[in-house]
Amino acid sequence: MPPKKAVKEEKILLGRPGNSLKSGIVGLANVGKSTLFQAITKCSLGNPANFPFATIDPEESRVIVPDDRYDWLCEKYNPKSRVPAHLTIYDIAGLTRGASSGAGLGNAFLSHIRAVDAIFQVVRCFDDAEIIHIEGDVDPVRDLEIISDELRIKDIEFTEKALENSKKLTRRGGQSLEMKKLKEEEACIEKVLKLLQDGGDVRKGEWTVKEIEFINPLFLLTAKPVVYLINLSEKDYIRKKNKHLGKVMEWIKEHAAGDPIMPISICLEERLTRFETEDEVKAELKTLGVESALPKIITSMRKVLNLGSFFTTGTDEVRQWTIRNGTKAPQAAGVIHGDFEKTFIQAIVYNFASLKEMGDESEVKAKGKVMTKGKDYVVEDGDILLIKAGAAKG
Ligand SMILES: Nc1nc2c(ncn2[C@@H]2O[C@H](COP(=O)(O)OP(=O)(O)OP(=O)(O)O)[C@@H](O)[C@H]2O)c(=O)[nH]1
Ligand SMILES: [Mg+2]
Repeated sequence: MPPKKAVKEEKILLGRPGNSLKSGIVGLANVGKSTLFQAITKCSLGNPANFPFATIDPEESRVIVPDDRYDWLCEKYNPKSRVPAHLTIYDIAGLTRGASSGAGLGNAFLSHIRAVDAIFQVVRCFDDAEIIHIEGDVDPVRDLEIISDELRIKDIEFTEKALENSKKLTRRGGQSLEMKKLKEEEACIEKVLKLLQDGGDVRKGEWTVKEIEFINPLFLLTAKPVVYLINLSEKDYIRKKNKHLGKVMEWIKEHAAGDPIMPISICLEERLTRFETEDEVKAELKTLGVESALPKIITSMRKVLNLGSFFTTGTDEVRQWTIRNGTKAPQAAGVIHGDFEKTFIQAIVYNFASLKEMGDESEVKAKGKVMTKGKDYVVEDGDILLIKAGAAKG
């Protein structure tokens, strides 16, 4: 007997759906979050004059996503208008021990974290007696524990509330389809609660597609992807050594295996923004023998958010668009213009890799690499798209 064909389950991700996602900078008070935010906003990724609305308000900013493919396309087409992809970043107020029960800025702070889709967690590993540490001394593992506890305690509270509400609904019992679904949901909420009570983070759990559908509307804090930013002194960043580093890596490996860990010297990044020109910045980095960590932290955030890009090209405009990996052509078209999703007819597609290899669109065409795709086409990272859509119905 031939093997049964595996039914391919459509993958869905933890978190909010959509292509316009936000990340927030989270950490204990006074660890360098706002300094990082300002450094990102001021550096060449942050606030170039031809990119409107880069700084949305003092706490929210759009930052350019560095991408060699975009640079290559701009060079090739020399377009009148260039629009890179961006990532929206929030500077969030500092967290304190006990925030989950209202200490410090307490719940206001936690609601800001709830509003973002992913977390840059700044961990202070630099020693500087002048910069007060809210817990008295520099101990990054303790700080990691505090943040992890606070977020988890808040999630437990939410999940308990959700369970209580669910129990009110399932109490009347019965065999209806609706009741069956409610009971499945309740079992899932119980499973989430158990994981949290055992000290786990929701993003590290093993969930079925159905469970993820139940979990997403809970907007849990520990379900959000995290990129750990290890804030070192400039000296330690340059020599790639720090006395806390071993323990920090160990903690993250044990509690958040697989999450990206990026060393950074926020102090250095801030200092670099004070140079007048990009060339001076490059010269300084060359002298120090290091690279800025900012481009890497942005690209790694895109990765944990499962974001990819497609391009639209031409001499009028080269533009890089952001989509979730796995997005189909009509939804990708909808990112360009809301109406295109409904009126989508087809997409003319070839990949950047082909264009780069063959050098020219006509060559790509001659080699048969330009494809016409319909509404089931899953857009691949690096696709160059031309969308054909009908007229919008009034
Ligand atoms: N030595 C040193 N000082 C730093 C570094 N990063 C930030 N600071 C200093 O630490 C102080 C606090 O920095 P902020 O960026 O405001 O810290 P924050 O995390 O935003 O603090 P809250 O918003 O209060 O939670 C400032 O005086 C910064 O200059 C660093 O990498 N090294
Ligand atoms: Mg701050």
